[in-house]
Amino acid sequence: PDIAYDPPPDAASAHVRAARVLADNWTGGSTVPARSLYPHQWSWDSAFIAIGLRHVSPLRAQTEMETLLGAQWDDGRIPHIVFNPSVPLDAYFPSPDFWRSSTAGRAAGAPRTVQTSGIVQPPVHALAAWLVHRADPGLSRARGFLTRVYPRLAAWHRYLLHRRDLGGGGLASVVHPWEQGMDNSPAWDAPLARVTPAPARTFRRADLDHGSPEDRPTDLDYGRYVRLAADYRDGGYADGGGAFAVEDPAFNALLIASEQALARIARELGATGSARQARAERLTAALIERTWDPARGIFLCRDVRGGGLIPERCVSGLIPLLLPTLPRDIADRLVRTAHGPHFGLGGTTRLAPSYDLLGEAFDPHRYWRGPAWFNTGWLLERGLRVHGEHQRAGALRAALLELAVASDFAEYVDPYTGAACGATGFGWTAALTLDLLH
Ligand code: 9WN
Repeated sequence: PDIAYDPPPDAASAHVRAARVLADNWTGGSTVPARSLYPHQWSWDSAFIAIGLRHVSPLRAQTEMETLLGAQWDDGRIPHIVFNPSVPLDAYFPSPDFWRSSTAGRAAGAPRTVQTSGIVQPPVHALAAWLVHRADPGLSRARGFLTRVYPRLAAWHRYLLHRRDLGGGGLASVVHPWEQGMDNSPAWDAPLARVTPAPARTFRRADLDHGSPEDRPTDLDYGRYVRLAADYRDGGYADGGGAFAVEDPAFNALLIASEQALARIARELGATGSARQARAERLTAALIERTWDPARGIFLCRDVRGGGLIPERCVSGLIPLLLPTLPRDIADRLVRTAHGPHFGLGGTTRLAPSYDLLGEAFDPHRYWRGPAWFNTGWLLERGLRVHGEHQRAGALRAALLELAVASDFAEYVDPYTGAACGATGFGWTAALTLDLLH
């Protein structure tokens, strides 16, 4: 029980306002992250959104996951964007004519009828599917929800564990910064420096029509994102040969949490789930062996191409706290790191910054180079609770709720002041607010 948490007096109005954001962003089969900046369906956004949506409408939450999984490729990948055909091409870059999924992705089994990107995002989906089921098991069973999503989620994990084990140590690699979801994290600076940027005149950044340039990645970053994505596309989206390959602790911790959720789903469907449980344990051991830095007390990213750990403290390195099976000493160290000078929780910051407060690249407003995000806050809150840190979890939960509402459900906030940055009415901020309220 969360004994330290007192619901704020206006919990009911927070619920109503968050639910309204999700209603406004609903398109009929899925939810957009933000109406103007992100007008399509995004993979990990949808998983977080479903986790909140289940408190408002378990049916819509199930539909959200089903729409996303309906765009899965035959090789098992779940694309990071499922495009809405009624949105104009120039509303978001890169658009379907850049990815050309149904032609360039044919060998990898891209769907013919729906247009998608060709890269992936963090595997939060099985965790989301399990939580959505639990919100209304009767409806879920009546609709055969888990029976239908289980084989797709299993194929997704198979893709990540086999085609994406580029480092050969059992972990999944990301092949593009957009895949890990923290686009311009300082962890990517070194591996990205090896990538020749595409010339700026070859593309047009639609994001700058809506977002302030100081809050967004730079043009140089974009040149490199475009080069990497175009090379991947031109290779038919085959895995193995790209210039960028990184093992990220958050991506892999979410894979492990989702593998544990798949074990529960398997049990619910009458299997034992024990092979999945064993795999989750092996993955946890690999995560520790390959990315834990005992001196810094945080997990680091591993640059598979350049060989070695990237010595930057990012919030992704705290996310493995989410895992109940993490050894006690490592969990304790992570809690101390989160509440120490580099992340400032319970002290200088309101929410954990996306990057080291003392790091050279720290910038409190630029996207994933300092601002605090609500999905990582939600994951840390869960991690604190799982490891018995109820007081600290309660404090973090209160701050998340207060700042989400005060910022009008901002995409991200200044970690010191809580001032809103990026889009407002942002899907996962509203959804995870709803989840924290329940
Ligand atoms: C590129 C949708 C997505 C999030 C990512 C976030 C941002 C896209 C962009 O928006 O990325 O995928 O255009 O910047 O970094 O985590 O899923 O909300």
